[in-house]
Amino acid sequence: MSHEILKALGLSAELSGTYLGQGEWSTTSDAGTLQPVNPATGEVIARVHASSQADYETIVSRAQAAFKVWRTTPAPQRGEAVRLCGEALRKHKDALGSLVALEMGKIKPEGDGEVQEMIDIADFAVGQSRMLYGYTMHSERPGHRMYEQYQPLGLVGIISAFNFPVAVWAWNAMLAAIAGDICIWKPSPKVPLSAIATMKICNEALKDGGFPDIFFLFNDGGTELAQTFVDDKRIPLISFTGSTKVGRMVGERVAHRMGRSLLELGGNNAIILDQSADLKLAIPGIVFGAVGTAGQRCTTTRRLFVHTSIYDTVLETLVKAYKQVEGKIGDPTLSTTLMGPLNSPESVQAYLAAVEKAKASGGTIATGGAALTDRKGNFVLPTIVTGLKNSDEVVQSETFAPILYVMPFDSIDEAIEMQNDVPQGLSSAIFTQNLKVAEQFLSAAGSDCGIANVNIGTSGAEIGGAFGGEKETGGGRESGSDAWKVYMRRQTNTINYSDALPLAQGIKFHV
Ligand code: UN1
Repeated sequence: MSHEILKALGLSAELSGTYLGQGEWSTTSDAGTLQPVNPATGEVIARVHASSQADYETIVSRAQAAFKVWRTTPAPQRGEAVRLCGEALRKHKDALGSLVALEMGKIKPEGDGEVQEMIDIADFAVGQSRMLYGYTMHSERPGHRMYEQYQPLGLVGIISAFNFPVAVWAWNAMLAAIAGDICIWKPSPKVPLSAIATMKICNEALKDGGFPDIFFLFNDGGTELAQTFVDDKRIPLISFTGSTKVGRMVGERVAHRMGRSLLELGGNNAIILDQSADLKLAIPGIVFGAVGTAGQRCTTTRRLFVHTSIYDTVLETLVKAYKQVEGKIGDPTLSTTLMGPLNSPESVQAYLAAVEKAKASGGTIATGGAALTDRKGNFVLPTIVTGLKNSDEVVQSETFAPILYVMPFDSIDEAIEMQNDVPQGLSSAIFTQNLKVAEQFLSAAGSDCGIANVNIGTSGAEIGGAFGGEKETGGGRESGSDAWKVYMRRQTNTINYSDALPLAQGIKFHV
């Protein structure tokens, strides 16, 4: 099975993890090996040769050379390059979606969905390439014109996480490409194959279209190259998706060299159900949010606040739904599966540790709470915990696994306060039919998250909106809306077409 998926994308069982540009993959074989594992079976899928320091230097110098050409290529032509990548991804959607499912462990429809996100952001970026608008403003001086323009920034470093092996790269890379930047990608060492396949698809499309190298890739055998990358002054922007712990380090180091960072870190997302919630919408919204991708999205629903009047009914219905999911845990590449494995044995350990901690803090396991030891792979049961307080440490932290903490509330003020009372601030949602409650949730005194939804869940954001969150989530915004601006440098221009040199603020300075 894994062999067929690799073959469909032209990948072999032993391959280079370094795209050097000019159609060239590195021949380095002494910088370590990455061995991506099928999380459903524990088997090694392929061996990927990691990149050397010399490979990294080649990439950066070729990227710098490419930038000189790309920055003056008209933006709509840059859009044409991205259009070709989007077309190529469309053609390979099925195969690439399967590879993502195989290597990451998310179910096939979600693997395909991730490729769809890449296609969507490519389409978005093509349009955006004709809309890199700056304002014009009226000068206070006669015979002067003022305007601002957005210029290409340079090299953009993209460090992506295992849970979205390809989409996160595309949100950054497609916009950076139309902005006139050159991208260098370091994917998670858990999922190098999805990255290699994506690079092949996009770079072949670019080459066929006669475009220069705008996308590079390296894979780090340890953490040394990643550190060089983060500290590299030649890279004005580092976009990092991953844990708050590592993100804090990246942010501090990039800030130290006065670089720009775009951080997409942890979430601790909640759904609130008030008395009027339509449970036909809310229950599937919660189950998809909490169990989808086996709880490994940064937008996964981790906390649920339910009004006391409907608490028992909601809990009972949810437990029933979870039992149904239990029957559909398995191989993520099969169409009948609803929940795949966790990505790694370490994730299973983190899940078990959180379950133990929840119990020790006085929590009750309403359903789930165990790993599936009757089979190979990193399978766990989707879990609901009751009886904990929002302030309990385990509830306050993000465990990247399908664990949902359900808590009752009496007043909507109290629910909103609890929903905000965590270190993270990514996604949030409320199910209500009460207009006043919905508006309160969306008001300045409502949710403090980067994403706040009404009558839909916390995960599965569309690419058209800006994606990201506040507080320990890192403050970055990528994908839609005006997120393209972070990939460009802003310049204010004042042009004097008069015969005099008046100074601003009316200052007289006669020599
Ligand atoms: C992530 O988990 O890092 O909103 C990103 C969502 C997806 C993106 C998740 N569009 O769930």
